[in-house]
Amino acid sequence: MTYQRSSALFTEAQRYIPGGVNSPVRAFKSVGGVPVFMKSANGAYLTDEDDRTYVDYINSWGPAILGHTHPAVLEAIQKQAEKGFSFGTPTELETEIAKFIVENVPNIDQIRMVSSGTEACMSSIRLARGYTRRDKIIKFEGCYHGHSDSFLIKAGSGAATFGNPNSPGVTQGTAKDTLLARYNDIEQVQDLFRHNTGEIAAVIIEPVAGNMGCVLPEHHFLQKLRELCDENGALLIFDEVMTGFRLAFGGAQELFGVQADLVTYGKVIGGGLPVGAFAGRNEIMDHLAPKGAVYQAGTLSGNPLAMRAGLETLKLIKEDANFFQKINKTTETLDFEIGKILNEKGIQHRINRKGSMMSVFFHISAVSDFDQAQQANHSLFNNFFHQLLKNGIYLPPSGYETWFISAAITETEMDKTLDAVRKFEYS
Ligand code: KE4
Repeated sequence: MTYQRSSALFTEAQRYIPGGVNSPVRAFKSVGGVPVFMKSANGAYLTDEDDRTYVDYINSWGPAILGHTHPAVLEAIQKQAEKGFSFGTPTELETEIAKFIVENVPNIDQIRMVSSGTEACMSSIRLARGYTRRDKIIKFEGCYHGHSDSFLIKAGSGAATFGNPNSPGVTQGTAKDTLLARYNDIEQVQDLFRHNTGEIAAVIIEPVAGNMGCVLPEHHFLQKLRELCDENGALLIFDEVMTGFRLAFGGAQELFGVQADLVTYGKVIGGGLPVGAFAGRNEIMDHLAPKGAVYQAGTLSGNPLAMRAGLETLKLIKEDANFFQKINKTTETLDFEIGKILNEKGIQHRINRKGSMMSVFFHISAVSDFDQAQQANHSLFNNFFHQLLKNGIYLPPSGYETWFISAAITETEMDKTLDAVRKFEYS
């Protein structure tokens, strides 16, 4: 399979853009080969610059939960664009989407819009530190909360993919305030609280991790984190950039019945345009400027185009009473059928799945933390990735990423996917 046009475009891109990409994980560094340049997307499909189409299991890393260019969202964006792109003033539309979210997501009174998941997570940590007047945070190895300095310590996603989970440029002064625990290890969290009494502002977690591959919280882990935060006067932050409006409309808070103090959003909330957000109860959010002293700002925060794309996407999800049941059923079927084929081939693997998030680890035992995710056979995954790519299936180009299933995936796309898995040959 030659990717002639992508190869030529990648060579040119590397002349002007570091590594030829505007986000490292797109560069295929982990899986090897030339990153495929896409020129369009529609429904469940991507089309590359060599006019090949692929069933898409990235969906822009989560935003395209409806499938690409949903007609109703497209029309809404077009109409909004005719009124202007961004004003830098308050607009009614920002209140409309904020009200819609606050009224449909548990345990939040206010929400602040930003332009990325990184901004949302970075701002939530600053707010937690300002509110508690404490400096330290606890994050979990393999979790990724965007690329702000406090989080690039044993981070997941692209940082894990390239084996530089501790990025150069993050100062010791910053790193010392980020404490690390193993995902699903409540005893380690207890120890950290015991050895840093009164110093921990917050625990931040992906309630279902998607950046070390898909890794699920074990029995009551999230509830026990809630109890530890309450006992120690720390805030619990759910990073729902991936899980928000994907696991349920109320996200992981609704699904697991555990209340976080702050929740961060991204991806689906913007419907494919740049939106992030963070939300919480009045007593915490009132500390944010201009009402409170904790400063946070953004030129394009809440801009009308992105708000319209997000609001229309969220309304379409909310209006479909069976939306989550359908995409979860699709994901369950893919899990079961892919597993059956890999078993028939005698390939040791584990598939972790929650809702419409799943990933395949080529590993003999369960994967419930970053160490176990790292022990999986990633070269076999890379082989699997390229063989599926050759057969028209586009998976996330790293074993440290979750697949995102969209509502546009039907029997047809599942059959194409299973045919490609059946053709997978491994040495
Ligand atoms: P962004 O700044 O990339 O919008 O969001 C950062 C972020 C925060 N929290 C979670 C749980 C996330 O998954 C992300 C971003 N996810 C990656 C995919 N693993 C984005 C892809 C990329 O880096 O290009």
